[in-house]
Amino acid sequence: MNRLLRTLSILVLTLVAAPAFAAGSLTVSDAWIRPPAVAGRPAALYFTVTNSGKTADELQSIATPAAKTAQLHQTLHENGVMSMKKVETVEIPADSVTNFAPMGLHVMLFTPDASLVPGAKIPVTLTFKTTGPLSIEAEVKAGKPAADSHKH
Ligand SMILES: [Cu+2]
Repeated sequence: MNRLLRTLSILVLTLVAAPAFAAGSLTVSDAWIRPPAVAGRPAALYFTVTNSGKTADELQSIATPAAKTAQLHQTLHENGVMSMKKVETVEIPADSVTNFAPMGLHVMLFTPDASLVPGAKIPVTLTFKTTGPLSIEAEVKAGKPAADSHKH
């Protein structure tokens, strides 16, 4: 029973720590930022977009006061070599879950400022073609340096 309670309270804490943000039929959850391994290098932003609607949408841009520019990126694996390319928009299909995660789609935050310290909650605005702007908070998580902190 204690074990169950502890599991439940961890679950609740996790839910509290990672709120979801919704607009229209879109929900953005599990947003987090990996701080740069070296100050001044880009940080990476990850999140999950759930579209519960019957129509597709498109993620067009990302902005945060904590970085000069933010770019949508796709990590590519070709001939055993990992690289990344900038993508202009990301299709969010109807009735789908799109993960922005290490080694895949992600957002690169260039020239991040000093507010990106572990534990900080950073405001980020995602702009979708149909749904419009959706404001979220992403928590900065410390951890091992980005495995995909490739050169840009
Ligand atoms: Cu990147």
